[in-house]
Amino acid sequence: MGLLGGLFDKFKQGLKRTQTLVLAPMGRLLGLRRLDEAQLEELEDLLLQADLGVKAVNQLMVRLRAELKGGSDIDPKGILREELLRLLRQTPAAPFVAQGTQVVLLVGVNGVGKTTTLGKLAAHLKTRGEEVLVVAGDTFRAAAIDQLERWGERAGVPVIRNQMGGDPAAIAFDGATSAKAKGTPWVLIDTAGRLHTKDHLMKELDKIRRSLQKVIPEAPHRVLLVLDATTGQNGLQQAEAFIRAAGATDLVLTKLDGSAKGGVVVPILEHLKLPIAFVGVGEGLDDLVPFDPEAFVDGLLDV
Ligand SMILES: Nc1nc2c(ncn2[C@@H]2O[C@H](COP(=O)(O)OP(=O)(O)O)[C@@H](O)[C@H]2O)c(=O)[nH]1
Ligand SMILES: [Mg+2]
Repeated sequence: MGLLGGLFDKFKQGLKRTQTLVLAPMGRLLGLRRLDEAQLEELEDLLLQADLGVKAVNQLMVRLRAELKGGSDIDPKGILREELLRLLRQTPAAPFVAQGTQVVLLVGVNGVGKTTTLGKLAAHLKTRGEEVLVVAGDTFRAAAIDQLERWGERAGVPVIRNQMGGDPAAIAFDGATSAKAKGTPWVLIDTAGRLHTKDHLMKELDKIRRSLQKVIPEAPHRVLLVLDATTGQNGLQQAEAFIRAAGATDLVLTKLDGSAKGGVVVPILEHLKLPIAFVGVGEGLDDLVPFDPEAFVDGLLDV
């Protein structure tokens, strides 16, 4: 199976809940060649339920109505596909290419899937034949360090850690120093999602950043803000704050498989204006896929 075929299947699997709960009922409407006002409204409701966001849905409805005015048959599914692709292609992610030592920091609130994403990303890079060093920067709970070590074992990559309660900036410094000395192309740093206060959390991220820069001035090269798809559009405000404070460069959207609101990708891109680098579609080692607008839209509309 080619990579694109594999991606399509992964997205389709990840979007199953969105499909059965929201898109399947839409299939009948999307197959029509002419839609009356009641059918247009029904379609609009379903699109909003998929969490595509008011703005995108309005744009789509305007276009559908304009085409219907033409009087000839239309192709609602084709139009939806085109409009979604146009929106999703506006913020393409830069590929993850090894170049010297690249430091990647994962940030986000508790429970969104940072550690899991880090484990899957380590496996992804390792499968490409690139060495990875994982840094246990969430030193808040012993369980968090253990969880990361298990992911390291599964992915076949080393994990460096200090003791629970240790200084995340110090272990990040050690990780960057070791990777630079050995020429390891990837350093992936896990971070805590919750400290006493948001200020405290942001200060801690700042401190990690400064100690990385003592070793590698350009680090961190990527800061992945991890977001939980099941939170839907509710998490957008919090995400904006994180982007500003942590200097996020990319988004990762996890638990797409657990959400019936897979369409949330659209308002997320629209509001946060950062590329989605990866999407999580399950808890397995290979359940992290590079975001690909075409595979995503085809996976979504293949009902
Ligand atoms: N179904 C599903 N579960 C996920 C995904 N990513 C993470 N999880 C689960 O979400 C929970 C929290 O993940 P964790 O990585 O510990 O979050 P963290 O607190 O941000 O580090 C765990 O039970 C993970 O297995 C995903 O893409 N799909
Ligand atoms: Mg964690």
